[in-house]
Amino acid sequence: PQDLERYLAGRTLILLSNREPYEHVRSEDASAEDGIALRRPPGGLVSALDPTMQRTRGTWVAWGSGSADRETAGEDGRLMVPPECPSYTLRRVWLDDADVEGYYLGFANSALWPLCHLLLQHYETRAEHWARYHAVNARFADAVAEEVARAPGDAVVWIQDYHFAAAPAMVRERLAATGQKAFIHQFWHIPFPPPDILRLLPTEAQQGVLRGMLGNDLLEFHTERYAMNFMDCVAALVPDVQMRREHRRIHFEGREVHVGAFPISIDVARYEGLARRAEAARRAEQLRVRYGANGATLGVSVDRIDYTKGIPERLRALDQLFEEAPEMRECLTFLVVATPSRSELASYKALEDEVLASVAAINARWSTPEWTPIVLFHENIGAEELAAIYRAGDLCLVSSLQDGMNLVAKEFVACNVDEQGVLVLSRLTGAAEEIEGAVLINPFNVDGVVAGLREAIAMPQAQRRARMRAMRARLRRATIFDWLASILARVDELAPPAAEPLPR
Ligand code: GDG
Repeated sequence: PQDLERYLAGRTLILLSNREPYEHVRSEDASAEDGIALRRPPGGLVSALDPTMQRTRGTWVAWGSGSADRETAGEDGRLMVPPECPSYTLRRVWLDDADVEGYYLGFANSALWPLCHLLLQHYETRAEHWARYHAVNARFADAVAEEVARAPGDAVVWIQDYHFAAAPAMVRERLAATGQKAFIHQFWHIPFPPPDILRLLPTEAQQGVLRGMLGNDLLEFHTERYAMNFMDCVAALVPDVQMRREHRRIHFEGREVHVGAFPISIDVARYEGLARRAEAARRAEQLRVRYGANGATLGVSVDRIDYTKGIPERLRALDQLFEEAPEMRECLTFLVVATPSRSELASYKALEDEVLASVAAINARWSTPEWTPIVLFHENIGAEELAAIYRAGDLCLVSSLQDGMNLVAKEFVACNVDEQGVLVLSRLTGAAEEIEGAVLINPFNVDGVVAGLREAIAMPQAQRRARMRAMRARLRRATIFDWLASILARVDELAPPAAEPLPR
């Protein structure tokens, strides 16, 4: 944390993300003041960036999505947060239903999301979606440029994710028009596809995405592979650029755009702390007794219901395992946490129905009076309960068909404080390129997943422990705070602060 403050000493951080760190919602809850409650969306990014913002007093620009967000912000959408200890500015940008439909559900989640995950069957493109995405990105860019104008010291603009591919160039343009300066960078949380895939976007959108992203001074991906894919796309699809691949550098419109790999992580101490609580130990034991009694293996999995996560593929593998290996029946129970997500989109709703039906079918096929093979938690569960589930697991199966990083794999490792669990991890995740000690699988190859599960279940105690210890030791040295520090250090290297340290 000291390091973070040092990097930001002479600067003001202006952060842009789709989700806001504090959301006000109308609530009937007795504890809600004036019928309005404050919600903090869970998630690693907010938990890492909120304390940093609190200490360095920047501005966070985001979509004001809460049902009571307008009442709790000023005319200009600004308010100080956190409410109990106001220390930085949240600037809310308002979207109407057509914006949400075109920008968020449309271009971001029906075009970019499936393409970046190479799942073409889910890709949909509409001219109106791109137009809205562009217009909404422009509105966010206006807000960011206004906040840069108010910022004391040097401004660093940090844009998050695929919701804002067009925004970096727009921010740059607005700043140039008013003679302002800022270092602009972006973290891309999902994979980046190779050129053959990006070509599937209509030309205007394809160019808008690539040229938008080239508006950054620095672009951060989880892995070298995604960074290289981005460079390949630029080389193939944007004329008049020069690049020094070995230096991860693109020369575009008279400037340098740097590209790099910065694998994201989790707040390891927080997860480990949750899992070590006596309450979590009790709950884990209870889960083990209820579902994994008599030495049965307890498997766990945790995902948003999203077609990138390979949930049907995982269920198919379990079904096949029970079919092929009768000795596994009554000896393996799976706790499947599957949280509803983006249910406004037909493909997500259909997937949810498919998951429910397939769990019911597997249970109908294999259950015995004493045993139910799959226990589904079909809701958003609390962080404490999640930590207890991870702690209870003898194995955790991550079967993503494609995943930028996958934090679940790291959370399982952090929470497996008894060091007896095995991680079975899809090779097609960013995490698989970083974690050593997992059993790697390819979720498209169901036979291979079955083999991986059998290997994990049969793994001798000593080997499980040795692998889990090594993964835990390594994870402790690469937390989300290390991730943040490495990015800010890179920003510092590329643009040393000119201003004197700011009084905070
Ligand atoms: C994107 C990229 C990248 C899920 N259900 C519950 C719950 N969760 C939490 C998990 C984990 C998070 O959601 C999911 O993170 P992932 O990394 O697995 O996946 P995405 O949501 O797709 O995230 C991904 C990430 O961005 C960061 O850059 O790793 O590749 O796709 O933290 O624990 N948490 C709680 N209850 C639930 O029911 N409390």
